[in-house]
Order: sequence, then C-alpha cells, then structure tokens
Amino acid sequence: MTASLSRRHLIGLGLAATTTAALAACTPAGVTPMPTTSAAWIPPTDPMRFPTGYTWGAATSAFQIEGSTTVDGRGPSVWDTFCAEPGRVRGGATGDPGADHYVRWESDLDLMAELGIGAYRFSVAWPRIQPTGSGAVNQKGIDFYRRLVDGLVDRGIRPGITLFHWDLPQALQDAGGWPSRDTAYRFADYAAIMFDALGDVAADWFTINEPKTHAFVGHWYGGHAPGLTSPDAAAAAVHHQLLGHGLAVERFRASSAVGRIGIALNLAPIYPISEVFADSAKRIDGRENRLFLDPVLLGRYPTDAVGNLRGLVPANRAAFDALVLDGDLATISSPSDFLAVQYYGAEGAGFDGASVPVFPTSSAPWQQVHPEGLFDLLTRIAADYPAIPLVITENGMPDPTSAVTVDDDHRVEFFRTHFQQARRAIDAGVPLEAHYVWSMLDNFEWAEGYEQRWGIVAVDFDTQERTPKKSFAFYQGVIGDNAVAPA
Ligand code: GCO
Repeated sequence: MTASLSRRHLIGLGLAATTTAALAACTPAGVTPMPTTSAAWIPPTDPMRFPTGYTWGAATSAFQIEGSTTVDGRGPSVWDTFCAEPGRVRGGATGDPGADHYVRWESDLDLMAELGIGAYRFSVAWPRIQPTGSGAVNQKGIDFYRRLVDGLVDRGIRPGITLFHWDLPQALQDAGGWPSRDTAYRFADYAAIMFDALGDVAADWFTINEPKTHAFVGHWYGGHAPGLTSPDAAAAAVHHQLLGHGLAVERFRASSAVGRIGIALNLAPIYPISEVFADSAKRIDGRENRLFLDPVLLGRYPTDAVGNLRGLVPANRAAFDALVLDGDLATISSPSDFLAVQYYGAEGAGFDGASVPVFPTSSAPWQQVHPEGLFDLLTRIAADYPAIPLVITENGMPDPTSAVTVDDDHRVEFFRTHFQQARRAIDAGVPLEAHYVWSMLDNFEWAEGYEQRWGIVAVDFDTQERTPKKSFAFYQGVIGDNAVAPA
C-alpha cells in the first residue's frame, strides 16, 4: 500500500481501488474498520431551492479545450513538452485538437447561453500572453481572451478567469519552474498584464488552479508536467505557487480591475477507517488540505504537513522553511474575496499515514465518490477558518468509458446528490455562493489524454461535433428552477 493514494497518484500506479482489499491491507488484526461516512442524511422529498442570486456555472481550462497550440504566437508550455515525451500521455495525445475551442469559442458560448449558466470559468493560457513567460506581450493572445470575455458579457454570463491552470511557459520551466522563487514574480507580472487587459469587466479571478495537484502530481509523483519526482521540488512548488497567488492579489488590489479574486483549491475530507487511525487522518489532512488552507486563510504553514513522517510531504522540512522569507506569509494571506473549493471525492486514512480507498471510485481511480463529503468539507472550512465566501468551482465525474456518449445518468445522479449536499451546507450556515460543474465540454484529461470524458456536452474529437448529454438537460432544469429535485 503506497504512502499516498491521493488524487491521480493511482493513475501513475495503475492501482484498482478495491475497498475490501485496501481495508484488509491497512487494518491491523483485531481492529474492526469503521464504516467511515457522515451521519446518515435523507434529502427532503420536495425540491431544495437555492438562495436567490445563487450562481450556477461550468468550468474548463485552456490547455484542455483550446487546441491551436502553435497558432497566433502561442509559445510552448510544460504540457506541450510533457505530451511530446513518449509514454507520458495515454495514446500519445497532445493539446491538439483539444476541443478546438480557440476556433469554436463563439458557438460554445451560445451553448453556454442555452444552458443558462450565470458564470463560466475558463483559464488564460500564459504562453499565449507571454510566449516565454516574461517580457513582450503577444497582442493576439490578449485579443482572443478579450473576444471571449466580451462574448460572455454579451450573453449575460459572468467571466470566471483562471490565471494559471498548469500550462507554465516552457521557458520559465527551463529557468527553474515553480521550484524557483523567480517564477512567482513572473506570475505576478503576467497577472498584472491580464488585470490591465480585462480588468474593466466585472469578473471573478482565480489566481492558481489546484496548486496541490500541480505541485504533487507534477513535481513529486511525476504523472503530470513537468514530470519531476522530487518531494523537495514539490514542496518548493507549493510555496512559490502560493506566493504567486499572494503577489497577484496584491497587484489586483493595486490595479483598477473590478470584480473579485481568490485561489482555487482541490480539497478532500479525510476519514479514518477506524478511530485508532485518527492520527493518520490528521497527517493526511495536513498534506491534502491544511498545507494550502492555513497559509492562505491563516497566514501560517501547518507544522505537520511536510516532513519524514509517513503521510506527510516527504520533503526536507528545514529546506522548506528556508524558502519562506520574511513577509511571504503576509503576502500569501493577503485577503481574498472568496475561497474557490474544488470537490471530487473523499479519502480514507489507514495504518501509519496510509491513504486508503474507502468509497466507490468512478472510472477515474483516484476519485472516491462521496457526496456527503462535500457537506463535511464545506462545514469544516466554515468552522475552522475565518469567515469567507465560498464558491465550488469544480465538481464532476467522468463517463465510464472513452466512447462518445450522451446517456450519462451517472453524472445526473452525481450532480443531484452533490447539489443536495451543497444546499444542506447552506442550511448549516455555510456562506456558499456558487457551484460550477466540471466540465462544460469533453476535453483533454491530462495524462489520460482524450480517454476520460468529463463534459456535460459530448465532443467527437474527430469531427468536433458537440452533443449535449442528459446531464446538460438536467442541469438546465436545475438552473431554470434554481432548485434540485429528489431522484
Ligand atoms: C483541475 C482539474 C481539471 C481536471 C478535472 C478532472 O485541476 O482543475 O484537474 O483540470 O480535468 O479535475 O480530473
């Protein structure tokens, strides 16, 4: 059993998460594993109505949908490099064709208007704006996102603009990447360019998308770009992405940009398979959650997330501490306007810091589906951290096979149960304001290439034909009613 089965690690290890086997492997003799889940909650028989003004959205990212990776001056990113390395991405897939959104953006916006969403979260490809990650601005890149944002506003859809969704310009990687402090400063300069270019529009800005996934899977597990396998590099990438976040918030405040800004963190509730493993759950919670929540919301790093105890990030703690210069934590915790939470599932904790599969997985082996975990996560954040508006900016599951399909009853039930848990959290006092589903379109799913389909709209990658799935109509109904009905 590995030290960590967290998100996507399973992909790299090719493990099939079987709960029984895992429980047996991690539970010392004589300890009866607890069924680890929340207190049973039965949804009401009436539709659950959301507060007036609640925002329903959908999300994508540049590298996953745009295609056109060598068009209009775009420079190479670490993901272009990673895709070109044999064996890194299933089927040898690359960012082309993606979902050809760079070309088809206007008709895609029409689909979003038909869906009825109030907000759309996309990411800006840094290599389109600064092909080498610094210096001269590529005006054609700016122009594309200007058209996109104006198109959204024209359709009454609020832009959600992610500045970094993992496609770091390769030239910055060559200069050290996120393990290098300088990248944080380059990111702040790039952010300021975008605030100047698009800041006239009332938008929600997301600085860094899932710094944990990019740091851990890209720098420790090796399953994502840039494909490193160094826990020390991963820890440094954590700190410098968070520093970049804080620097960008400061630049936003100093700019004339309107709108709001925050970071997007993928978080997971950690359930011990037995109360004797509570310490294990705390360690894993430190690595998966508090290593990011504490610096951003409390201005300090947890003392139990990095170090040589099994379940922590196994980096040199003294070296990590040395990266944190005076003022860094004040910058990182510069007040954000919201916290974006990305929820896919829960994790289990077993013996001595081992991550243990506990809940049924989707066709993404790392995804342990547990709707109640969303309630547990949101109420925990509200209880443990200073009051801050919360927005769910990713939530979804893939289709069971790589075939183009529109019959996604599985996704309808996933959304229904998670919307219900979100509404339950609002009743419990959680200041939740929005829910974006992942994803608007089938797209390039990182190391899985085009083999995992997460969209509410099916994309035939040969013809680029779009076909709304059943979940599109379901979501359209939820948005129209601003309510989720029981099954
Ligand atoms: C993210 C996500 C998306 C993935 C989705 C399914 O970090 O925002 O990784 O890019 O496609 O989470 O894995």
